[in-house]
Parts: sequence; C-alpha cells; structure tokens
Amino acid sequence: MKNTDALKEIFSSSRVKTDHADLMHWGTDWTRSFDIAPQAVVFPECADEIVALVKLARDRALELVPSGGRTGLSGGAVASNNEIVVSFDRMNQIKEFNSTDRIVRCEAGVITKNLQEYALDKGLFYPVDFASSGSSQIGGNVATNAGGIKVIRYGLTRDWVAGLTVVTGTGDIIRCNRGLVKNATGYDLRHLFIGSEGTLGFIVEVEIRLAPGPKPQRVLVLGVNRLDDILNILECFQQRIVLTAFEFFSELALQKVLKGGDVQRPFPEPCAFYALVEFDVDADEEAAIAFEEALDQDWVTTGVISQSDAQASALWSLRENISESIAADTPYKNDLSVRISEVPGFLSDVDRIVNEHYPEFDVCWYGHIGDGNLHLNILKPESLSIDAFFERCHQINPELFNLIEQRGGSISAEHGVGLLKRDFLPFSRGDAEVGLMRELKSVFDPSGVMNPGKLLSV
Ligand code: S2G
Ligand code: ZN
Repeated sequence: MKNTDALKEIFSSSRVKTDHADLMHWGTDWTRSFDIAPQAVVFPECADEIVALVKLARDRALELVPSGGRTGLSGGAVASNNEIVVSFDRMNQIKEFNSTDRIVRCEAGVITKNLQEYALDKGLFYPVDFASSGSSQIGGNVATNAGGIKVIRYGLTRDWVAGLTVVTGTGDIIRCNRGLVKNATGYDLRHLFIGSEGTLGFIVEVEIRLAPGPKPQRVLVLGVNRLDDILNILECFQQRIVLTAFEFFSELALQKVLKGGDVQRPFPEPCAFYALVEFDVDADEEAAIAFEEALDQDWVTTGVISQSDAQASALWSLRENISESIAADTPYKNDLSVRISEVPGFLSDVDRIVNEHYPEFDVCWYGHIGDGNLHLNILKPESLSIDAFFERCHQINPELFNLIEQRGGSISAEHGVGLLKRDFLPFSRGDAEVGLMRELKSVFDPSGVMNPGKLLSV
C-alpha cells in the first residue's frame, strides 16, 4: 500500500494533503534558507491518530515533522527530505479551565493570542508574549520554550507549563505532572519535552498555569547614545522598580520600522540606541526618579512616557515591528544570550567583531537585553545573493560563537536550534551533554521518526 493510502486510512482523505501549494505552505516556518520538500501534510484531530501515525512511521521508516504556527526562526519545522508534516491546526480547542487551580488545558494547536485572550476573559493573564503570538501555537511555544518580551518579570514558557500530554517516538501517550503544584515522584519528564523541538515526542495537549491579571502598565522609551550605557540604565531602574520589560533597539532598527509607516518617532532627535522600559503605573514616581538619575548621569539623552494604553501600544510597536520590518532584507539572524552581568563586555566584543568583519553590511541590533538576550541581525545587501551573503555570515560564526563560549553564553537564546544552529551546538553544550542528549533521543525516539536532523544531526 502507498504511504498516502496508509495515511488516508488514519486521517481520512480530506486530512491528507499532497498538492504542491500545500506542501510548500505547511512544509516550512519563517526561516527561508532551506529547501521545502515534504511528501505529505496530515491534520490529526486527536492523540490516537498521532499514535497510529508513529506506528506507521516506525514500520515504514517515515520521518515526521511537527508543524504549529510555522513562526519558527531556526528551521525546526522545515521538511526538506520527503517527511510527513504533522500540522496541529485542527487540534486547536481549549478543553478545560479550573479557576481554583488557575489552569487552562488546551490542545497544542491553540493560537497563543487566543490563549492570552481566553485568560483575560477569566480575569487572569498568560504572561509569555512576543511579536508572533498572533500566529504561533502554544504547542510550538512549549516545544521551543519560547521567551519574548516579558521574561525579565514572568520567565519563559517553561515556567507556566503545569502539565503536558505527549506522544513519544515509541507511540506511547504520556501525561506529565497533570497540573500538580507539588509532585516529588522522580524525574520531571515535562522539562525534557519543553524545548525539545519535537525531537523526543509531539506535544498534543498542555496545561498552562495562569497569573493574576496584570496592573495597568506604563511604557517609557529612552534615547541612548552609548551601547555601554544600556546596562547602566537597566540597573538604575531595576534598583527602584519592578520591570515588566526592558528591551533595546538601534536607530537602524527604528528606521526600518518607521518605513512601514504605521508609527512615529518616539521623539524628534535620532539616537544611536533606544531602551524600552515597561512597569506598573503605580511605580510612576520611582520611575521618574530613575529617569532623572539616568539623565543626570548622561546615560540617556531624552525620553517619552505613555499616557494611555494606546500610546503604550504605539511605543511597543517601535520594538515589536522590527522583526517583520527587516524580513525583506533577508536578515542573517543571531539570537544570542549571556548572563546579564556579561552583557556590557559582550556587546562591545560583538560590536568589534561586527565592525571588523562586516564594515559593508547593515547590522540591526535589538532584543530583550534585560534578560541578556541580543538579536543581532545582519541585513543582506542588494548586491549579494542569499547564498553568497549567508556564506559570508557563516564565516564569522566561529569567532562570534567562540566569544559566546568564553562568556558561557548561548548560541540560541530563545529561537531554538532546529537546522540553523545545529552544527554550532558544541559552542554552548559540552560533549558529555550532547552525548546524553543523543542517548535521550534514542530512548524516546528509537526509530528516529520524530523531527530527525533537528537540534541533533543524524
Ligand atoms: C524578537 C522575533 C524574531 C526575530 O523580536 O524579539 O525574537 O526577528 C524576536 O528575531
Ligand atoms: Zn526575541
């Protein structure tokens, strides 16, 4: 029997797609540097169908690639080698909410923004947020341990997962932790699957803990002239108030966003960099004192503060629109992190390397610098083909990643490893660790059907 006929026996023919347009649509994510060549896309509606698919895959040596919101930036959801793409688009129901536990149980395909809105309707808050939340799915957020703009206060996706149901590469359905606050019964397998990028099992359902509703927020955008001062500003505010967010971006990033036309400059005079600070409105007074201190110290040159939610949202657009605004420049993305204490030295080291190697390239700096995460995007010049440009960018990776290794940082702070960073893993993970990761992969996915080639080379 042909693979597609066997797939139709599991999913019915309407939920098996093989025409070119569908293969191209579902066979990739936001990365644009890999071939797209799956053999089919399937749309499961329940865990049992995925169990049947894993059995078929093991019998026929098929390779399975999970596909959520397809907003990944490291090629974790790219199907380039005749794989079967497993889309969670039809597993998108919120199944249960318990107000006492403050836990919502939802299928993996629930759009992040829908979960956030559901939580607000219940007077609660799902505090993990990022620019792609309108398209990303909670299952993919868990599989990559998504971070985003509020990590400095609320942590990462991992911190909000109260339970997980996973179909492993052995075709077992395992339900981890079941929403318990305390559960001291051995290895917490939940934390193996979180961030595993679909290589140990496919997340089919998540139990998400929700936070009490947030207080109204204030957003302050500051003009900064020296990269070194970014951390002085962070400490100046952090000593006085609880920060919800602390982001930064360069003048070039702002110019790219302004070109989109939807937003205005925060203040007339251009600055080398901008810091975006968010905090509870009842911290206004202390924030004003911090702002005065930063002005006195010449760490900032000017600033603007939101007077309404609309203004706060407009100021956030300056930061959140960057990714989409530079997409047309086919950026070579680096998503790097170091401990916060290492940031000042790290930023100046990166600046030196970039200027030395890329004098002719436009470099876009932005990121969640409050938690040590820098998004360094090199913009492709018109004159260079994508391949030639990526080849040039790859050339500095060893020097850049050596720097990361020396500072004990990560070559992928929040976007995951996928295909794009796979070969650079040793810069952030020791041989013994990678060896153990491979052994874990062989335990959970003995036939190598679960997203093979992602995170770990085969
Ligand atoms: C951000 C979004 C993806 C990108 O804006 O914080 O994580 O473009 C990024 O790097
Ligand atoms: Zn980010």
